[in-house]
Amino acid sequence: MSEDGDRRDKLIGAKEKWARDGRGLTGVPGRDRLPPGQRLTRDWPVLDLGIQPNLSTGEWSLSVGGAVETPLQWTWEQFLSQPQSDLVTDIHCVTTWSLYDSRWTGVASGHLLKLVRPRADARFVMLRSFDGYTTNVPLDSFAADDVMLAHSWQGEPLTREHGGPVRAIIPRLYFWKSAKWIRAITFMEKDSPGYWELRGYHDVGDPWQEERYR
Ligand SMILES: Nc1nc2c(c(=O)[nH]1)N[C@H]1C(S)=C(S)[C@@H](COP(=O)(O)O)O[C@H]1N2
Ligand SMILES: [Mo]
Repeated sequence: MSEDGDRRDKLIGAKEKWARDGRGLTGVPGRDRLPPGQRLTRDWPVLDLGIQPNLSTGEWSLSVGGAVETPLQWTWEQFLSQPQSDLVTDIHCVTTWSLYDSRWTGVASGHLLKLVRPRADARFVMLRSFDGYTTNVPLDSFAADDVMLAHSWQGEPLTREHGGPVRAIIPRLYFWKSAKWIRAITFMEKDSPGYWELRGYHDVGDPWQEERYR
């Protein structure tokens, strides 16, 4: 390609990124990169209930059921044979740290939804983990195009402490919604609080609205 064309491509690319980031938007609170009340961290902290299940990929499996037309269960091999997505996102923890630019690899929630086909009355999902943790998420939030079941971070397998072999990633909600060591997803007609939601955390948890606590 000519040098001019190359330069033009770069300019267009930069402008596309600005559009994605909403650069220059005014009057939309929190449209900066850092949500209100958050501070940037460079190291990725580990937070959980103190039980870190030690699961080999052979022991891991995922069950998806509840208010769906076609429940399914995936072994590790079946999970890996699904279409894989790659995504760079920021994460925001309710304890006020945010981490930029994590690259996740895994299976998009959109692909899962196409396979299981939630019933018309399904409105929420419950994520369940091997350590007994649970968290509830509105179906709309779970269906967002940046939600995935991730097995890798920055191109490397997720470590046990960060939820490997597989964890949920829901970048637009506080990180407590991103269940580590995920083992089941249950579609529900009615909302029902998970572990932290029962203990005073917000039901939805949008960092841009600072929905930390109930
Ligand atoms: N299974 C499970 N998932 C979990 C938790 C947990 O205790 N168990 N903690 C949540 C909370 S409060 C946060 S902030 C993030 C932390 O993920 P990290 O340890 O990879 O930073 O995981 C979330 N997912
Ligand atoms: Mo958290």
